[in-house]
This record gives sequence, structure tokens and C-alpha cells, in this order.
Amino acid sequence: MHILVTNDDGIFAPGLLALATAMRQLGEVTIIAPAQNQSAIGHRKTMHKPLRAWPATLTDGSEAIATNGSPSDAVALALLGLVEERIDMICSGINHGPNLSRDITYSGTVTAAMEGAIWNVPSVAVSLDTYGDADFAAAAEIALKVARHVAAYGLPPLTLLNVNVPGLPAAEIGGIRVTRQGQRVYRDALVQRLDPRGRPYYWIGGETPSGDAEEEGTDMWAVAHGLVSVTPISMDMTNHDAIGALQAWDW
Ligand SMILES: [Mn+2]
Repeated sequence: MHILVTNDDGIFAPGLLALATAMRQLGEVTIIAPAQNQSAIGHRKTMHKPLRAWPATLTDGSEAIATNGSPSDAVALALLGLVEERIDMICSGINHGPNLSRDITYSGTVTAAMEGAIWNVPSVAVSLDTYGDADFAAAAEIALKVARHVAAYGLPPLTLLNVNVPGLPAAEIGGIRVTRQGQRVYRDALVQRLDPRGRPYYWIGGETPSGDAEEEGTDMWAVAHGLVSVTPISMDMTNHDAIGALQAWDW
């Protein structure tokens, strides 16, 4: 097995090192990740400036490749030939913070795995549901278990796994549940300020998003109940149920 490990928190994020360290139990690991934090970058494909890639050494001495590109650029660079060896799996993370429900459309962690899924390389995104102190080693052991299952069973075409690990000590994590996307509630608020020349500028601020933890079987429900959430995500975003209704419109 040759596993590509990437993230969106940046090449020196501890979650990346924990994930790469765990994945070495499954196979050879190549690390390529953004040089800086690119959380919430979305599925960006860089087309209007050059992409750079350069060697980096992680805190444990691991050799890695840093890039000025986005997480999905990092995956594309590797698959397009920057990494010469065939890549059998892509693991993205471990993100410091959850990627639940519609977060996946913003998340660089998940969109890196989406890039892999588009290439039909089995891809897994892993996030830890805490913004506080994070036990990445425990989450990495869970990521390894998920990756072993992906290697053994395979994934359907154009499908990635979005894994969210509760932000709990390892002994308090209850097990793995296969889930669907739940309902995220964003609490964004626009903050307007004035620059030194009196012109307005804006931040999208507000409180940390919440969501419906009561709807059983969702990603949000699982992590709220101390369970690891594994959601299969399809790159077919068609709302198949809506096709009939739209066809009935008087076009
Ligand atoms: Mn992140």
C-alpha cells in the first residue's frame, strides 16, 4: 500500500504527523500538504498563479512536501505525477475541529478527499471534534482502523469517507457508526469595521456553529453521543428526487 497523507491545517500541524505516523502501519506514506493553514478553503483548484512544491521536514524527522496550493491542489499535484509511485489511498487530516453536515463543502480536509474520489482513489477525511486540547494519537488509531477497512472492502466509485472522531479520551469513545449528514446550524454574523481611510471592511464572524444532535443516525448525532461517525459522501451531488419535479415544469 502507498498512502498519500495531506491536510488543510498546514504541513506542521500535529494532526498531520499523527495521521502519517499511524498510516505507516498500513503501508508506505508520502506526505504532501499546504505550507500554511488553509482551513475552509473549499475545493479550490489554483489556475491563476504558479504552484510551488518544496521539501519539508516534520518534527519527527519525516520527509514531506510542502506546497503553496490548496489541499485539493496537493492531491492533484501528487496524482498528476509530482509523486511518481502509484497512490493506493488518500488520507486527509487529522483536522483540528469537526467537519460535519454541510461543513464538508467548506472544508479543505474533506475537499482533499473529494479530489481523490474524483480520481477514483479510495479517500478518507478524518476530523477531530474539538477545538480545544486534541488527542490526535487516539484519533489516528481510529483513522488507521478505517483505512484498514477501506483497503479490505474497497469503496464504491466516486465515494469518499468522512470520518469525525469525538473529542474525548480514547477510553470514552464508544465505537464506530456509519451515518448520514445531519443538520448543521451556522451562527455566522457579519462584522463591519472601518479601515484607516474610513472605508468599510468585513469579517464573517459569529459563534461556533451548532446543529441537531437529536436526529439519530446522523454524523452530528454520533459525535454528540461519543461515537465515531463514518459518512459515505458521493461526488454525485444530483438531487435525484427533484429530477421528476423539474421535468414536470413547463420548460
Ligand atoms: Mn482545518
